[in-house]
Amino acid sequence: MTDTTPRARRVLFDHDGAPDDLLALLLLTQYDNVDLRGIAVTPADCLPGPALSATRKILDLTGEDVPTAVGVLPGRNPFPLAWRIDALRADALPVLNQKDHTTAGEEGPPAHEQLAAWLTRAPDPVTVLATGPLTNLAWCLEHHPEVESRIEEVVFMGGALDVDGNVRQPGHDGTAEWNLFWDPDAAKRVFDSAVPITMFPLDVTNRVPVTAELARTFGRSYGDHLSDLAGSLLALTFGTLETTGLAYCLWDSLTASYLAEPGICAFETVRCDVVAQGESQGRTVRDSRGRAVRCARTVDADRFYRHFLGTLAPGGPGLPPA
Ligand code: AGV
Ligand code: CA
Repeated sequence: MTDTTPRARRVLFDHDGAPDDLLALLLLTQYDNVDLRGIAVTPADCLPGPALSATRKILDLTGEDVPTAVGVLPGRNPFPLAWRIDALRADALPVLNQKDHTTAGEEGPPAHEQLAAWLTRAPDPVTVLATGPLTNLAWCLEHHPEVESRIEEVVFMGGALDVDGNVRQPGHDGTAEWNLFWDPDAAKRVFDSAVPITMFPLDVTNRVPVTAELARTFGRSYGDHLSDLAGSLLALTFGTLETTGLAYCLWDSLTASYLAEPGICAFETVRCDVVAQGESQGRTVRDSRGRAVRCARTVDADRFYRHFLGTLAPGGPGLPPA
């Protein structure tokens, strides 16, 4: 066995509602060692209403009882609306609408305040998993510095260390990854804190694209709710290469898989910093005076695809990935 046995974790999950974030959520609901304590939806790569709604429906479908909160803090560099509307499509999938979901009377505090409250009240240190911008977490660290000691590890998808970024916007040089570009100051604030950071940059996530074969494999377990949802979310990502020139990857799912199967990636501690201003804003740069970050450097892609299928398609890891 090459598996490192995953340790039990209490997890606060901050995602931003893209199909990949929802797949990461689906994975988390299946992990026995993960105790999901709260979910914040950041209004970045999504429309927050439908993304929150889809999140609650997924929790309902998987039988999870987890409190949710929706974010209101804005980012400096908005995501393309063409991407954000995927949340509407996800929320409308038949598998998530087998019954009526009433949302009346469920509004609580905004996600940044709720995250601070969850962290403050946590009896033991928690893992914060972020698959969108770090805006809510940065706010918590700035306004409630005592939460720093409640966080055992921040695990986040973002950055691009030795590869190109994925931002293609006027006035930007293309070196940043989108989650950090949306709110560069937030990323900088988290990097300037003392919390241990484990980062999944494009260097590794580029290695796990959504392939047609992967999506089609879910057809073999058609009729199972979990698998239908996973296959449908994968289908929503089709056309990305054709419209943007870059593949849609399982960025967030790979990051989430770390909590259950930490041996899928290999890590290196790198000193680095975040560029907060100018044409490289949101870029992660190596910097000998920067803070130490545990960076995923290589990924066993076959093992990740097996993990993904084994978790979300009944019939398990025996299914071939292609
Ligand atoms: O940069 C990757 C992050 C991940 O958290 N997101 C998508 C994942 O949820 C932004 C993003 C980059 N390219 C995209 C993105 C694309 N083509 N469509 C939607 N979102
Ligand atoms: Ca995301």
